[in-house]
Formats: sequence, structure tokens, C-alpha cells
Amino acid sequence: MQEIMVSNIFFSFLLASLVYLLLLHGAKCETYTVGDEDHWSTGVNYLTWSGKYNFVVADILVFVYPKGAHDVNEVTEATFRSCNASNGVLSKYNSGNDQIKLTDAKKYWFICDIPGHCLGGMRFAINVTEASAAANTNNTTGSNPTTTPNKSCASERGRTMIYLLLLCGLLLKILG
Ligand SMILES: [Cu+2]
Repeated sequence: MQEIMVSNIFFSFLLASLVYLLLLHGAKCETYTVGDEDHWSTGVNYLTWSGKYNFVVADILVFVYPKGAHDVNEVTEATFRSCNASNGVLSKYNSGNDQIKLTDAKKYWFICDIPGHCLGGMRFAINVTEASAAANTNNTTGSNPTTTPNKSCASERGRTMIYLLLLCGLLLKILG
């Protein structure tokens, strides 16, 4: 009798935590392959691609290309416009599978520095916003969005960890 009750509680919590994690995963921490199936290449309109998504802090951009055929440079706006990467390069990547975490709520500019590629269209800009700010655009009833605490993947993960630790503690108490 006692055992049945304990296992019921156990499965309830297991289910609740699974649902919680699924909801969390669906809402946060997206990974975007730049260019989707076209990857990072010439002849792709990256303005169209970047306009399709709302990027939030802690999202990840993945640039896929044959190593050596292209590269990835996070640059200043001036360098994005001029396509002259002799200065204004903030970060450079050339592995062929570059994973770039969008850590800040700011505007990012990316270009390829192989001669002719940037001017040919291998460049785009994205505006990365706080996750909570992006959520507020769907919820205009929020009375004071400016004071909404900033959410990011990191803090969500922290909350998940705390939740799981509490769950473990509770289970140990019930079972012990
Ligand atoms: Cu290129």
C-alpha cells in the first residue's frame, strides 16, 4: 500500500519535470544553421534568411561550409557596409563548422572575407534581443516590460537545475 503511493508520487514528479523540460526546451536556446539547407555559400540571399527569425540572447548560429572555401567574420557596421575587413573585425572563424553563441543583446554583423564574397552577398546583420523582450512583443498586456527580469538560456538552465535538485531531495525524503 505504502509502496504504491510512493511510486505514484514518484511518477507524478517525473512527469511534471519532463513536461517542464519540454516546455523550456521549446521556448529557449534555438540553434540556427545560417542559410538553412544552403549553408554558408555564395549565391544565397542572407538578408532574406536573417529576416525570417527573431534572434534572442543565447541562441547559437552555426556556419557550415567547406573549410578554406569561406570564413566568418563578426565585424563592425562600417566593415559590414564596406566589405573591407582590413579593420573592424571583432571575431574571426574558419573551422568550416563555426558555432557562434549570441551572448549579448546587440546588433551583430557577419561577413565572409574571401575576396568578392562579401560584396557578392555573403553578409548579413541581425538584431539580438533579450529573450524576455522578444516574449513581450507577443504579450502587449505586460504593464511594465522594462522591469521584466532578463531571461536567457543560462538562467533558465539554472532554474532547471534548482528544480531537479529540489526534486531529488524530495524523492530521497519520501523514499528514505
Ligand atoms: Cu565566402
